[in-house]
Amino acid sequence: MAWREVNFDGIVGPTHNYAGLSYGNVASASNKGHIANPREGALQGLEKATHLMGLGMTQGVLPPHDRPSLRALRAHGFTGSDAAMLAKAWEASPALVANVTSSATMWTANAATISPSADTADGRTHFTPANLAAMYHRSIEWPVTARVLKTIFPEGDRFAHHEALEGGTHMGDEGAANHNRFCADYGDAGVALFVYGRGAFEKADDLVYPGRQTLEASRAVARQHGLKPAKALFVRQNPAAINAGAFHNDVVAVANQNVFFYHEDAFLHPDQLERDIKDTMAGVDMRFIRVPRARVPLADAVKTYLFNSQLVSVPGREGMTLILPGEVAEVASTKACVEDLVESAGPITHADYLDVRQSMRNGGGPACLRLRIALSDDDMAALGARTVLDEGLIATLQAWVQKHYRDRVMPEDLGDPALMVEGFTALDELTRILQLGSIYDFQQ
Ligand code: SUG
Repeated sequence: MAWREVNFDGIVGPTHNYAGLSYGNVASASNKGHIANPREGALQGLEKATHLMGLGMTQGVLPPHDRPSLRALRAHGFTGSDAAMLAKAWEASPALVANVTSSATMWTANAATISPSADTADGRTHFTPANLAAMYHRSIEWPVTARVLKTIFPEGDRFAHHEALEGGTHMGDEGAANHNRFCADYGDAGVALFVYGRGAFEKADDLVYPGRQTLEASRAVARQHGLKPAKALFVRQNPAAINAGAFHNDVVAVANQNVFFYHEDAFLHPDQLERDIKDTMAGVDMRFIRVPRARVPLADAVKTYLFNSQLVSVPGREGMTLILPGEVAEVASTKACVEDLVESAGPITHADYLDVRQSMRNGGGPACLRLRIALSDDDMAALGARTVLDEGLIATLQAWVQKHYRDRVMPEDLGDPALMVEGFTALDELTRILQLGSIYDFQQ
């Protein structure tokens, strides 16, 4: 049976904006207050998805969430009509409205952790939506994420869904952004590498910025997915990387099949980590591409998102392909690094640069924008909804964006009831396009 990696990209939402909400995320902080262009952002994202589809990859999309979150506004004690709640909330706290109106759901690498059926005790693909407890604006995502995932991957013989972890920041879980999987072929049993920022019950004095993921959260996910203990590795992210702005491990490392591409400063003890991966992947020719800080300073890696590229196996192509943000080509060290990679006789043979600038300015590169999942032909046949792209669906989505999205949103626009109405109208139509049913609170 054929297996493939499917990338589900988050569609940039109609309220995409730069509110500077993420402490420890350098791009989010430095672009605070700038004018965002949601239409351009959504089209850039669809362009990336189209590019991957054009390469022969199977490509899906995940919908934006309903923003402002009426559920969150009600939880803050606001009552009345949607417009009345928004008006009262805006008067009480524009910062609160910015948080409940964030379009951060576009970064679907944070939506969930997924373990494919080849790795799990019951032979089903397991999903745990990430609680994203570290940042309030993201902590409100998981209920809708869970609904979306259950609609696309129906619970049953093939797919198993878990609740997001309880326990607040002690059990902080950021999903696939801190999770890598190594394998030979996608359908073969693999090894999961969980990367955490801190222990749940320890004071991490070495961290300036939040260590969003805890070891205990990673272990809980591995346990409830039924991963074999010998096939799950747990490693702490280098505090220096977090303090330099790598708030998720996917800012400094990316894996695909037997290849691990990462920065020397991503982990405290890379030699030991490579040995551990090799031992657990016995029989597979693991290839490590460790980029020394002397070649690419950590600051350049964080600024350009070199490692937040997608490392993909393009069907029929010898060697792997990096899908990189355009920013990588604008900095000498990262540009030269990619040129050398492609010219060397190593496992990466192609590099494609794409423009995802609207997302990058909030700290989200190509890899942040996608949730990947290894699926068999039978899994594909069991999918619900219509979220796997084809030419027709791409054209429909592009027209939908053109019809509904603004080309200019600033944080001071977020209290505008017209923006809310426009967004809900767009999402209502989107649920019909993607055949998702009533997944949003405003539709219940
Ligand atoms: O959680 N930015 C996101 C970026 C997430 C990137 N994802 C991965 N690395 N996988 C975050 O920090 C910024 C929102 C704002 O400032 O308006 C934001 O949420």
